[in-house]
Amino acid sequence: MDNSFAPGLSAKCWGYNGVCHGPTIEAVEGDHVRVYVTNKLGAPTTVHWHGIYLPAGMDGIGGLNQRAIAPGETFMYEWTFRQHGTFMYHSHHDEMTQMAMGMTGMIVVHPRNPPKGYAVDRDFVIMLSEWKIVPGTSRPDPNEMSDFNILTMNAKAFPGTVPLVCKTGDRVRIRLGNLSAMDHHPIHLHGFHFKITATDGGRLPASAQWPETTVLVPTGSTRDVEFIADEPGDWAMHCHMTHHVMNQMGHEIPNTMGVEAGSVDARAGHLLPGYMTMGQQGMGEMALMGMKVPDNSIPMVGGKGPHDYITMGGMFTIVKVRDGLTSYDDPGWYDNPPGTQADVARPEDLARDGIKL
Ligand SMILES: [Cu+2]
Repeated sequence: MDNSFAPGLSAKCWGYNGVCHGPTIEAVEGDHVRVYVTNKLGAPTTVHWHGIYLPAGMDGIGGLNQRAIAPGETFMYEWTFRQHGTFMYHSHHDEMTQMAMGMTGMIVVHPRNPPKGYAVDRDFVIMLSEWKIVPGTSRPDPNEMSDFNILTMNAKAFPGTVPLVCKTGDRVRIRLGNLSAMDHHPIHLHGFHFKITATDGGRLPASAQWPETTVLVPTGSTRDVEFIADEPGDWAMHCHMTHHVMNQMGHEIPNTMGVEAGSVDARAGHLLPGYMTMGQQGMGEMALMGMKVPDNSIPMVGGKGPHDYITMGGMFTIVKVRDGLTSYDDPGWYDNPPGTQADVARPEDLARDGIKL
């Protein structure tokens, strides 16, 4: 199916139930479930239920636990959830291809008898993934091993990601899963400290939940983090690997940092009218100048913010915390109250603090 990664970029991906990634499966501990899987691919497939206790014959490794589901066949998986927590599912046949095409999803199992402190006001689920989509093309390249150029949260790259909207004072849980082919993602939250409360191995006892502002989500793992959204504002949440907050076109370009391009540009201009060396001051300028990109591809960095251009893309979203919300629809940009906005230093400020420029 077509998956829109961000305005201007969509690609033909694979998934489940017509969406990429597949829908989140939500259940309660003790539920007995049956999952029917109809294979509409042109190739065999299976589904593995990552982290779930189940009989070995339901574990979904093609060849080991079952024969692969042939194109057109429908298989049935069945088990009883004997645990609660955050888990995942994904193809376990030709994983390199099928997972790179998007055949992954999240599983949330709620406790039958919630322990003290389990209840939250906002419970978010985010799958982290990485893709190689050559600019101007519309098929992910599953053979890529290291140079991923689209980094996603729930198969969206900023500015296509969805903000996490909270009321001031809400208790918030964010369930992160990572099924990237090759990379771990240290997910960093601005404005708050969270506690790491669970992995796909289960909930951590209170004494083992430690405070952090960045949680490393290794590939093949889930991490739950929890915090109280007690400070209104627009707060960034993003992977802290700087190449993971860039979109296409941000990699593999020549290094022109610090180049004095004037004479080069003048000479090249005789052959290529309008030629201009770019990147001497970094990537942000290219976005600002509206560098042309091929059809069906997105600039290497983000999008328009309330104050300026946001020079981040990829694995980036915004936690929007507001007083007095009546719905969790996107409330727009935060208006920083007077006296709390970074801005140009005034002469009287410089004089007061003895700053000489
Ligand atoms: Cu990352």
